[in-house]
Amino acid sequence: MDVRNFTSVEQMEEEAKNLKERAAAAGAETWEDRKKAQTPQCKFGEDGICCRICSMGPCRITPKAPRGICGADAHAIAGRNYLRMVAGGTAAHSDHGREICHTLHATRPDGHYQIKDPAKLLRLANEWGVKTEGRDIYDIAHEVAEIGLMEYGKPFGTQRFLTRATEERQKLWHELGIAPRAIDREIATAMHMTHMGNTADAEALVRQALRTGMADGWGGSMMGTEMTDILFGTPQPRETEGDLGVLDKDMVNIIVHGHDPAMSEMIVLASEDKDLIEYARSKGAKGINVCGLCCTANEVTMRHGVKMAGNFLQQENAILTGMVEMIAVDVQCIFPSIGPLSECFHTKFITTSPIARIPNSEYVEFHPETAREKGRELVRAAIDNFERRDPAKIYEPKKKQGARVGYSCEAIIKELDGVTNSYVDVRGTYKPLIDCIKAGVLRGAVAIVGCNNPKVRPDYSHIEIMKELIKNDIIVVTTGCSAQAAAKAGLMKPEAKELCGAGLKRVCELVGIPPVLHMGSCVDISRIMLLVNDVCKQWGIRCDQLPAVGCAPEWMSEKAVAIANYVVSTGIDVYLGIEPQVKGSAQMMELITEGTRKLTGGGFIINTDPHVLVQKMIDGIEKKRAALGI
Ligand code: BF8
Ligand code: SF4
Repeated sequence: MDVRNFTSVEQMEEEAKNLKERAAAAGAETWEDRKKAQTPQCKFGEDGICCRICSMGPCRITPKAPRGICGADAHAIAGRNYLRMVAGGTAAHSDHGREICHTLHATRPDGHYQIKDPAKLLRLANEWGVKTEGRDIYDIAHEVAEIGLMEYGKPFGTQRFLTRATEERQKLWHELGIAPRAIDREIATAMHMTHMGNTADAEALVRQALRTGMADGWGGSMMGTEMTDILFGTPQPRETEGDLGVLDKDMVNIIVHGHDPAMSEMIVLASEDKDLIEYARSKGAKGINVCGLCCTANEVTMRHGVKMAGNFLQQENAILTGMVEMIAVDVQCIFPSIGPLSECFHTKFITTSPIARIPNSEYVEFHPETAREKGRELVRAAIDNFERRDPAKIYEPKKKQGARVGYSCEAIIKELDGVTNSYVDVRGTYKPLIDCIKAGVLRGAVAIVGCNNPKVRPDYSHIEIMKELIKNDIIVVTTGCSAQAAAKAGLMKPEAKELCGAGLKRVCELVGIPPVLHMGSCVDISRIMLLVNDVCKQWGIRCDQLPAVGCAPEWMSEKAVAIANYVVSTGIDVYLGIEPQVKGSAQMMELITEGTRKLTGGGFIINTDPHVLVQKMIDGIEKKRAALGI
């Protein structure tokens, strides 16, 4: 294996250092500067034992003051803070899912948004008992969207998507009282429970964290994924590239950033309009180059092969190249620093959603009725900005890697079908994959997901852990900023099979896949939940028996805490490389690591050393194999 074909973290750091120098020269600050200014960080906050839920506080727990003014102890305070993080994360994912339902509801045969995957729409309509025969596809779409929207506020019953899980999970969730009711209800319950003078029992808070998280993964996030596939197409494998080297000095560079693809899809479409390409040429550019950041990158790369400029902690670096004409954002994970930073360069910073209003940006609100024109207007404005570039401020990053992306569940099954032509009975199933795991050719699977966090070296944990897993014949699926870390390193190109153990290498060759499969954005972790449940149904085992685990080695957001809660509820262990902010309560630490495992079969394993963490994962997978007798 020739390591020169891959990008090391050291090489990424070298490039980041060069860009950092450009920031200093331009008089701009970056997250590294602000991190220094924030150090040391507040210990009470870090341990989760500062309470400012009411104005008698803030109350901080110390050995001398073991209770807040109202009498809440460390366990109550850490537990309430933790549940509020889950509520915040669930709200973000689920509101994104709701917006997508509204976009589906606004589709018209001649409108700006249309149905790209009618087959998936019909499957969902049938699942939900919507009449389809003899009906116009758009009528069906509107009814499906309305039913989806009702899942947010219906007064009775639990989430519809729960019936997709194994019988065993459905029964367990109902018995434990963690089957989520209406999505908004679970978020409101979490906020109500944590209001001053309500729940002070950590165990009850953790149980509601599971239920609220479930409203995300088996509610709002799944809604986001399903409706996005119907609207913009279910991802299929395609080739693309990742890292800042995808920015092209000779082109008009536009970055789309955020999560909800309704805006970025319109920009991608506009960038393909012939008259706008001609317009770019008339301004001296070779063309229009749309690249993505964060989960918006994942959405548009999975469906159009749009190149990925990078992940969370690379958002400032993109602008520091001096080559970005426009950064257009929708919602979530957008640094407010993009405002002042853009002003140090020629970059236009465009905000588009009332959910993410940011100073020093130009605000262009997106609506389904005018989205196509707005997309064109923005691309035109970016082209006009091309000649305002300052050549003295340009820095061209050289590094980029090829990547194969687009592994929805449907795509994975199609790939498996491709190698099982003679075994007609297993077509359309995961059985070939299950057989590989049973035989030990693959030892198991790990979903590596989540963010970057300045508490650790950016991307180092993601990449080290992935490399170690594939070396040990453990297949990796990935989403979110982790997927972009993999792309930058070169782990999502088919040649990465050279880094694998003999078993996984053989599978990659046979099926024609890379060892790290890009399954999408963070809401698409719902795809992984469906994959796990379908595998368990076809295998005939419980979810917590499967030799598969989840890992968020560099997580930072509330959304990640919500995800971790629904993954654990689904019976899957979650390995965390960043400590949750509950350390000030021994009871909370016990509840999230061991307590939930007694309920759902899944819990957190926490270790800040990625090498130790990956070894624990491998041991955990081997333990599950042994318990299954395989
Ligand atoms: O939702 S992985 S930094 S971009 S929160 Fe954000 Fe984290 Fe990236 Fe996507 Ni997910
Ligand atoms: Fe302090 Fe209790 Fe108010 Fe929290 S709720 S700030 S612990 S008095």
